[in-house]
Amino acid sequence: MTAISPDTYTLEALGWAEDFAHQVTDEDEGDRPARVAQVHRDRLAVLTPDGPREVALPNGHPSGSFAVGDWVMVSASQSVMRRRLERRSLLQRRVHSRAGSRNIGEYRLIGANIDTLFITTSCNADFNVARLERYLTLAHDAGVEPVILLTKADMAEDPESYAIEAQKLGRDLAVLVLDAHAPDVAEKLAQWCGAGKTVALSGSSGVGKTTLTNALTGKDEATQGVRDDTRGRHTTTARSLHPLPSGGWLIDTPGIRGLGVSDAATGIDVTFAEITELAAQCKFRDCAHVAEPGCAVQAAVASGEIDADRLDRWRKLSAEDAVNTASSGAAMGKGYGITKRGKGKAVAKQIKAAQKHKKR
Ligand SMILES: Nc1nc2c(ncn2[C@@H]2O[C@H](COP(=O)(O)OP(=O)(O)O)[C@@H](O)[C@H]2O)c(=O)[nH]1
Ligand SMILES: [Mg+2]
Ligand SMILES: [Zn+2]
Repeated sequence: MTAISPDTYTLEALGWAEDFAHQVTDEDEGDRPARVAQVHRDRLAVLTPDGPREVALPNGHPSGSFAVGDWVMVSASQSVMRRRLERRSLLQRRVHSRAGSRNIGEYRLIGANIDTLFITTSCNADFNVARLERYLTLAHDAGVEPVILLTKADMAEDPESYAIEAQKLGRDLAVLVLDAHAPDVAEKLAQWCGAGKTVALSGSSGVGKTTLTNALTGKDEATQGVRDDTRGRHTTTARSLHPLPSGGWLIDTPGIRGLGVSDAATGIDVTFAEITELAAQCKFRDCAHVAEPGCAVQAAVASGEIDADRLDRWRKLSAEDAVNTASSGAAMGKGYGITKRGKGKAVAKQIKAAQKHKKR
């Protein structure tokens, strides 16, 4: 899946919306919006209403600071990138710290301006609520709406039991039970894949991501994780923006599989909204919800309102997040590479969403 669509699309069809249009000012005079379809070391492949173009990256704009799905302003000739517009959402993954690595605290950008993350697992032993909560945290932290897809329903004895477990992970969480090979898959996912909408798929190997991708694109990609080796360099990523017959866009995300959380407090707060809300009623502001007096969360566990296992998983994920955040360059203020400091808007949006939740 490396080819860039040769077709032309209107800005709206490419996903252009008010929140991007508002960012264009008089200073952009003559410049035009374009959506990033691929990120190369020294240039971007973009989609414009005139068709696909390649734009050069001026000095001071490392390609690693761009993601597939980004909106950029390009020169009138559509040959040079001028500036990147603020993102609606950003999926990113922290680079694993290696001994002596300069990459500590650096984030690899997976995709920008994604509206929906399809979190895929199967109605079998792959199903794991703790792992789903990690993906939900990633999505919520990025400002992306998660939807859980439970594949291989056709092979399970009681697929609905998986749906019931998954549904407990979020009040407004959409959960779908699917046979990824069924002819109505694209139809079932259509509400998230409409004109100008951008989606991505995550999940472990073997859960059906490629099968679902084929169902959505109407194409047949048998291979797993196609590598763009045609240029003979490793800096080129195959990640790309793919048009869907439904009018939406799919960003392939080979990067999201097993994942650790870091600097994801907002994502954890939203994922575990019922705990976050109750925590506000604890007697102590820094309550750890273990054995403190006046702990509203422990009270809810005692009354059966909150599952003790769920609280346990919240605790483990929060602890992991705290450790990883503390060890990140971002937390140490070293500012290596790309840190999450620039993601303010997505966070603000999530906090607002969490607060809205609270008021209900
Ligand atoms: N019966 C059944 N098989 C499925 C389903 N989804 C995926 N598969 C099969 O599971 C295997 C792995 O699927 P694939 O799409 O390659 O998973 P990926 O590794 O997540 O991309 C393939 O043999 C698929 O045909 C499903 O819903 N039902
Ligand atoms: Mg695959
Ligand atoms: Zn408490």
